[in-house]
Amino acid sequence: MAEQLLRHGAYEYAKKVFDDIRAFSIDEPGVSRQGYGPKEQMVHDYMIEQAKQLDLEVFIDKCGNLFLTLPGEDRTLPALMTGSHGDSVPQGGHYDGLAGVVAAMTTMWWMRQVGHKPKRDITMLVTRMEESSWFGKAYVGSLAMVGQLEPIDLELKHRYRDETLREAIASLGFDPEAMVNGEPSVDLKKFCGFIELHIEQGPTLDSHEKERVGVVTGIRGNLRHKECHVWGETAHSGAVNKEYRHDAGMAMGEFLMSMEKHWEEWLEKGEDLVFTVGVMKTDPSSAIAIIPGHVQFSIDMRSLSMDTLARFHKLMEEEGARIGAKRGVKFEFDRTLVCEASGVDPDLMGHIAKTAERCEIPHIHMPSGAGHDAAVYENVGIPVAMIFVANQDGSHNWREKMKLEDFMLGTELLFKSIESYDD
Ligand code: HGY
Ligand code: MN
Ligand code: MN
Repeated sequence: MAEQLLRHGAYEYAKKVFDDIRAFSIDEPGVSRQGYGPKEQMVHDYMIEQAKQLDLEVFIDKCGNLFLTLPGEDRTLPALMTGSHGDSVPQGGHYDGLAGVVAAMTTMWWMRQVGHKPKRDITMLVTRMEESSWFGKAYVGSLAMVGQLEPIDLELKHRYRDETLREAIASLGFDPEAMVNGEPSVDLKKFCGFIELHIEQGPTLDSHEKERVGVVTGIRGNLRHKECHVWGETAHSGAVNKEYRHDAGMAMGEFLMSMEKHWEEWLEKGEDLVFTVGVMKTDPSSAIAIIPGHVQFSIDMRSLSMDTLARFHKLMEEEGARIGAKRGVKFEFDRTLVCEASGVDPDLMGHIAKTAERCEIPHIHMPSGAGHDAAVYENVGIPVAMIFVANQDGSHNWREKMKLEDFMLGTELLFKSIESYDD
């Protein structure tokens, strides 16, 4: 089948998959596919259906991660993996994670269309609960797969429901205890590499006319806190003068201003760092005429350097203590949730860059600000590489968009990189 016809076929195939999955994911104004929830399960069921039509082997590990394999000539060789996560943030964008899943499925479709018989198994991986937005922990399925999910993680509570991560996992029929016994769900030596296609989720690629594809050079790690508190004193907003107040709201404001000032100074010194307080709320009983005695908030700090994060985290705790003493309030930080930064495999990254040159796909090299499952695999010794595709209006919000033409450039690069892996 002529190249052009194939590309068109792949475009139509991918478009249908995106549209079919959007149809059952709608949660106006965006989409919601909670990890270990019914909609994420529907993505997995949909991909199993597609796999059967493409005569791929289906395997589901003890954590619910989905492995779909196109057998290679020599099945003793470690498999090359590609894929991403099927879950989304609440009322978020459709393409974060799903773009990598659809690109992997389209690559499998493409290989079947051209009758490509790979030297080694090519395995597509659909991971579980990559997003931290629902229970506070990111990469849950991938960490469990490599034996790094911890028992305490099962106690994490849903963002608004009275449900633990343990209960969510069990609700889909998987055994939570088996996921935290330290045992990987698969023999990790059976994989020679993992290539993840993902939307960039930032503005860089979309600001480029020509280069709409990114070859990723590293993945930021992060330190997160799900539920921190400022404990002050609730009081009458008229009867209590400033000198007597222990105002949790004002303390929170000073904390934010001082952390932002430190952040700017660290950036000027050349540190790679981002700092976000995404959740910040006073109590339901708060009101116009009440001095807030309590603020609950989250923390998300990221960097390509875990040392930078450790030092900035220490500074954050010191600022909390300083402002607390000054205002007679108490800053309380809950358990630190850690996602390690990672590099990418230089050979696999080089192979992708060379394939892009060979196929005349304009691209730039760039780091990933967002975290990805790929970081988990790189850190346990599975060589990883990532392909970014341009997208519009950022991500982790319902306005997230992606042009299918950009997606297809990245998918063609993925397909050609996999097709030529053993050349
Ligand atoms: O938070 C992240 O960077 C990823 O989208 N889970
Ligand atoms: Mn993602
Ligand atoms: Mn995400």
